[in-house]
Amino acid sequence: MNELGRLEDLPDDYLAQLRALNLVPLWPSLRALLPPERPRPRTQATCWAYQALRPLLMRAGTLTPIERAERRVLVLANPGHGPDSLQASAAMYLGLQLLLPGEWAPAHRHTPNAVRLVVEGEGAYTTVDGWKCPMARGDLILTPTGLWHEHGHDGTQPVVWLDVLDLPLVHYLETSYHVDGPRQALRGEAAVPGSAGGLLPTPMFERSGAAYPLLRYPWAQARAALLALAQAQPALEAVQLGYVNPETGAPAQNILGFHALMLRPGQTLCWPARSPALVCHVIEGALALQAGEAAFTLAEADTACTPGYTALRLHNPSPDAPAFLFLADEGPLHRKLGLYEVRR
Ligand code: GTQ
Repeated sequence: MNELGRLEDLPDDYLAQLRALNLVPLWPSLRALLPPERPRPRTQATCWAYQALRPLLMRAGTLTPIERAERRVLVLANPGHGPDSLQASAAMYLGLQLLLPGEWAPAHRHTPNAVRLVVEGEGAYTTVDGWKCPMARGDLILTPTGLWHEHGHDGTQPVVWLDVLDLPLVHYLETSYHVDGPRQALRGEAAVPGSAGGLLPTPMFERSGAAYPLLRYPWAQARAALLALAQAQPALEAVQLGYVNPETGAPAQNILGFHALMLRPGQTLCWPARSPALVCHVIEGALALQAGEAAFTLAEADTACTPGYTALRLHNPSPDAPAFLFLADEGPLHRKLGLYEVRR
């Protein structure tokens, strides 16, 4: 590979003339734009321990009333994107949101897609497109692009959930905005998936055709389905279920993908390097995670992010208890763009 000319090799007057005409020479930047053999992700393997950040999130509850925050969130900022980054990876944003008893986070809708994965507490709910979605530990609730959503809390303890948004991508595309709205009229309680095992609730005559027919995926059902799958298929390597649109089988949202993974007691999974970045959140149990050179041990409610193009090793250190993980990745986005890649 030739060594390419540097910016410093060019005369100042030439550079000044280029600048005046809004021109830039490619060759000094060519290798950074198109690095050899594989991308150089800015995203760093990073782990956020819930027990360390929880007191700071609770303190936000006394420092900033909900009216002054609208959404009281601590963003899980990947240091590879700079110390004040508002992103976990190129396309993924992660935040831990606190809602205290009696608080109300008013209705809005926005272009980025969001999901919530409930981390702690009971009694809170999100209303999405008029459908009330009660929140319990491990539940996944979608707030897809353009749908009104607001959060309320009728319980007695703080409630915390993990927000996963495609905000960095939508912002990069210069398509990010929000609209405030009045309190939504309730249409009822959101439907829950009727059944696993190839059986799904179907409308009597036609599919609804709704882009998002299911907004709430209760953890109790996902957990039971993982245990049943593990028992039915002892030789199955990855006991993993995808959160999908039940009418189409396609990923539940357009840009980010969501999965529930069970690691059997003592199990180790070795995954080849794949192009999308990945987020792991421990719903139950523990996880020893290795991403390239980086290694972390995650306890319950901890969250980690790993860059794309990085081989991963996921190990359940418990000899007798399964570990249950929530995974988010950029898979649907990469597949739609024709960028998805696995390196074996
Ligand atoms: O709950 O609607 O973490 O609009 C960031 C932006 C949460 C929300 C976030 C949001 C929300």
